[in-house]
Amino acid sequence: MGQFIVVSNRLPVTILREGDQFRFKPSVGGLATALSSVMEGRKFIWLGWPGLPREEFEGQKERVERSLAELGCCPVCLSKEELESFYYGFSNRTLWPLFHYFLQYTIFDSHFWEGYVRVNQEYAQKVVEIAEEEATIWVHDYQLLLLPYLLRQKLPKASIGFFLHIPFPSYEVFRVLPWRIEILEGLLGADLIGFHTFDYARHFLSSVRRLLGYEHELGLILTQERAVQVEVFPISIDYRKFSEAPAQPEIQKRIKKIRSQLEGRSLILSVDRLDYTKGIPERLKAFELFLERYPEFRGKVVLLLVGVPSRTEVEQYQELKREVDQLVGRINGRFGTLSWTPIWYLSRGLPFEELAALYYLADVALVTPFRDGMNLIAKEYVATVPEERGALILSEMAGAAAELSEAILVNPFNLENQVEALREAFELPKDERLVRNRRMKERLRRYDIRRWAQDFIQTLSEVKKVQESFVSLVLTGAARQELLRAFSQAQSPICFLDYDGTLTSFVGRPEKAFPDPELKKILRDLAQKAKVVLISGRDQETLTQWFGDLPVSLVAEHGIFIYDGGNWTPSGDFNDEWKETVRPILELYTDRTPGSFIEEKRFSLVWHYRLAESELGLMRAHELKEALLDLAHTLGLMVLEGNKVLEIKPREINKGEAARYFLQRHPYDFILAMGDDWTDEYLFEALPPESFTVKIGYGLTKARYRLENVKEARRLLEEMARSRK
Ligand code: GDG
Repeated sequence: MGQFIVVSNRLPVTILREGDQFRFKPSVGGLATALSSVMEGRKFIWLGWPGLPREEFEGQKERVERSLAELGCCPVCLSKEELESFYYGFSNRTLWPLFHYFLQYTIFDSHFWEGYVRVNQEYAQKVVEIAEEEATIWVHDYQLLLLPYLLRQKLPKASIGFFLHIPFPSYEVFRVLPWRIEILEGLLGADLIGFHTFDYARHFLSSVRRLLGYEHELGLILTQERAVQVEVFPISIDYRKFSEAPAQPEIQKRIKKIRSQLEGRSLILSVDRLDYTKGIPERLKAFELFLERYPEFRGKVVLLLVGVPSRTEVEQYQELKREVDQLVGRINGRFGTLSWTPIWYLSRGLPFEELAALYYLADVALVTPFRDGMNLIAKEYVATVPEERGALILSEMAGAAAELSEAILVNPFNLENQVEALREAFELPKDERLVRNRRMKERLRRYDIRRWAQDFIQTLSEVKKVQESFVSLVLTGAARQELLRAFSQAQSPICFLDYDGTLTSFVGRPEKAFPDPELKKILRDLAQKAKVVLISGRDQETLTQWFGDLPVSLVAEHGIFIYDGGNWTPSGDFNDEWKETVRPILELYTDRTPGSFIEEKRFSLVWHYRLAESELGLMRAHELKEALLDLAHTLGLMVLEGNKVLEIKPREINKGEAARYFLQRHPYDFILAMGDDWTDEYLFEALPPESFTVKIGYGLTKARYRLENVKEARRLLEEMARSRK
């Protein structure tokens, strides 16, 4: 097992300053626990910022590095100025608000961006200094979105994984970012990109498709150079640590103490970093309305609000703190009595023991963020609270809602909804609580933070295998000899040949790509020695006109029509009822895109945008493709992207199926297939494994072999014809 490097913005250490000396205490966050459980026996290094600006270590850098190295950590020392633009700037004032849908707080500042690029480069530099050639590198979170690409440049053989801990926003929000292309390209340097939920992954894939034009299949993106897997890994917690916490004597003591302070009242718990994404003011307003509407709860419940101060130098956070202080004051002033304070407000972090005691005691946990990547508080609460007692009120907008569906789910923007959820939580019968909590606990127990990390690392190593399956050999030397030998000895050989891009180079106007005399001769000679099938996306008329005089079979429109001597016939009995559903959508896009038009073919619909204004046409084509995606899936259709056209047709029509038509009618003992684009991948996939499948040009492929260009393709066919008697 090779070297393993984790890179995150912060190192998992707390720095304690004692005079001029520093002490470094490892902090035991969830990730650190998870990794220690899967890293046994591996060389493991954690790389990140140690938490203080470089200026504070002046003159002591080496000593600091040595102390951190003892903890398995390697520091990236950042100056105050770098932290200003990279961390407080681009990370926290651009990416954080934008990715949490707070466009109104998002600042686009090229100075921040430059700092972000520079610091990502510094992280890359540091990783490159310590990394082995084939290291596994796991990069974390939104501060390091460019790092995978920067690492890939220097470490092409490394396994690079990336995990995003915050939401990935919908394309409509992401597209606003001036540096959106750079960010996507940065991420695509990874082999595996992980998100908490299916929705975040979907948003990312959609942005990649629309902005970079890369398709994906079940989350596997094929870029020009590599295959990148996108997957969902909902982060979890150290379940045992929380579920076993209440048995600890220290925590027992605290439970007892807080219980006596509660004097028999029910406890509603709210814990967050004081951040505008958490919906804290709305939560307080909902509590106020709850007390107003249901006076029977006055004096009977306490809301304990823990608001851990955060990013206090940023104005929106200062504003939020003021608002929360005021609301707490107002509600306590309005409803409090000499013997009852409705809200207990702690504006600081708590030691773990205290937090665990509160989780244990809380009858209700109120977790209502506007947006949250996951939200671990919700999971920690479920793990700690006794199963017959707790009730979790959880925002639909938290990633955790995708798993904790037994919670009382609320829309955090809807006060009414929150008020009624509070009432429901108190009225929930005991056996109902038990069933709900048991299910959630069981899920968290099975999929805890260790499983999460194992899953990610395991998938990362599997992606490497998938990538290998896309690597094809250049057809030279022994492989070429083997092909020629098999061809010359075969009883009954067949060659499936794509036309455009394979036998002829692309020219500006497709109608001008007619076959030249050299090609005709090659095909005529080959057809004397083997069955030759030209298998193309073009229509019947063009193919007949160009190749009707040759003794070859023809397949038009990616497999819809076949000419095998005699007449053109459809290759199957295809349904075309779907056209009624799809046509209105195409019409809508035609109306919105001057110059575009719809062509109706027997089994397909084609949207042409060659005559539309080019930028607009391209943009609409992307949009249309996106709009058709779900529908195409449901109706069993496929959207083919051609030269300024989108063609929609039944999925079962493809070049692979067309090849089967021939293979089922005659036993062939030599099969060659040549093609250059993704429609040919269906052909390569459909053929038996011993076939000679050849991709023309670069790009990922399932073909066994590759030839560089049309010239090489023609040369091979000539050589084949010569080699066979
Ligand atoms: C990102 C994403 C995603 C909080 N207050 C105290 C305290 N905590 C601990 C909790 C919990 C963690 O901090 C907070 O959980 P989050 O889920 O908010 O995590 P973050 O790291 O802030 O945020 C988030 C997460 O990454 C993981 O991927 O869930 O959506 O924003 O573990 O226990 N701990 C102690 N005292 C406190 O007062 N001891």
